[in-house]
Amino acid sequence: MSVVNTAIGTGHFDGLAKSSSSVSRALPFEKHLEWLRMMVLIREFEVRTMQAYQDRKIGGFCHVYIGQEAVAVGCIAATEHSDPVVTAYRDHGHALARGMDPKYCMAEMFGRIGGCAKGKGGSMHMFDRDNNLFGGHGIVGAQTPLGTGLAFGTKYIDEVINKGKNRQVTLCFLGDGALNQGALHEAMNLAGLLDVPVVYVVENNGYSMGTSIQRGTTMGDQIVAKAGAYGITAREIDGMDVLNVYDGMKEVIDEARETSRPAFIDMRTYRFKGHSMSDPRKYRSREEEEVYESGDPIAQLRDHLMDSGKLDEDSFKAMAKEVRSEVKESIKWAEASPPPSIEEELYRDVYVEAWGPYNGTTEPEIIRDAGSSKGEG
Ligand SMILES: Cc1ncc(C[n+]2csc(CCOP(=O)(O)OP(=O)(O)O)c2C)c(N)n1
Ligand SMILES: [Mg+2]
Repeated sequence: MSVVNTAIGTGHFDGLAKSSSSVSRALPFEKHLEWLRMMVLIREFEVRTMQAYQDRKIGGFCHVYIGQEAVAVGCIAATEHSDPVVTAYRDHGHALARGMDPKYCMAEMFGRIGGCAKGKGGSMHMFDRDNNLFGGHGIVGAQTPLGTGLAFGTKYIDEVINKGKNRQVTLCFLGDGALNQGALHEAMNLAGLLDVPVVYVVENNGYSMGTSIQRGTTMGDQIVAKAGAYGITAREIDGMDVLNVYDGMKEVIDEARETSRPAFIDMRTYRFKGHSMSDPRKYRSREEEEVYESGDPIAQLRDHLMDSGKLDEDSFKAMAKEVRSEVKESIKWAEASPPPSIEEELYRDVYVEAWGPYNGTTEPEIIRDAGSSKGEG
């Protein structure tokens, strides 16, 4: 029997080359500042989320993204706004990076009607149709067939219905734990076979709850090989440096849009906190955490901008202060929003109401009418 590692140790980023492209460097300073501000916003939002959870203002499962901010920010910056995005349950960062107002995100976690899903989804189910964010999914890997289907749908509309060229790319985020779900492999097979323009971004933070990638996954240091089995091109990206994430992803997304082919990314990252709010992190050492914390994505970009003389301490502090008050406002707003009314909301939004607004019966007409075809499936 082979030896199993309970922790990933300090070599998770070993051997990763920086992206060969450097298009991010040519972008105006304002763009970099926007990405820095977004990462600071996500961080502050989640620090407050943890406090609110401890104060029991937020219930249910809650997973914070602290440490991984450069992934959502860099990847989403490389998409067009109309490109669909779908992700797992560690989803606050993706929602904010996609443009969701922090108020709607916070109110969702507080279970209030002002939340993006009227408070009926909670932390794991951020959904924002206006910003083309299709969740927030709690079942590990469940979003991977959905992402593939979203991409198939946009391609079908562009190529079959409109008889044109594929224009959209779907970003489908997943954790390293989802690598071993059958659904992902079925989805990748179809994507490879049918030229589906979906980019699978594995947010490889080295752990699936308390199980290290080496312990739970074959070829844990070479997961790109799995995509090769489906004819899908793959690459590894250092996900702690937002400029590097953007550079790598811009190339991958542009190519997927042009060729209408899928892609797979082993995005190396690290979560600074536990899996969820109730994880004492006994499976890894504090020394290991400190090594990765020294590569904090916010500090990396802040220092880069300061070293290049474009940002000074005072303007960074002013920006952080502004972010703190924006997050405080979101909490105030969430607290002021009422919980959804049981009478009005319990049965709403369950089905797509093809037969019109819900009329109060538990047997909608569409189901009654389908009686004649019973048993044929
Ligand atoms: C099908 C399924 N099995 C088990 C679980 C319980 N579970 C929730 S999160 C998780 C770990 C997933 O880890 P990973 O995909 O690496 O994502 P991360 O938490 O690191 O972001 C597990 C096993 C689940 N939600 N769904
Ligand atoms: Mg993981």
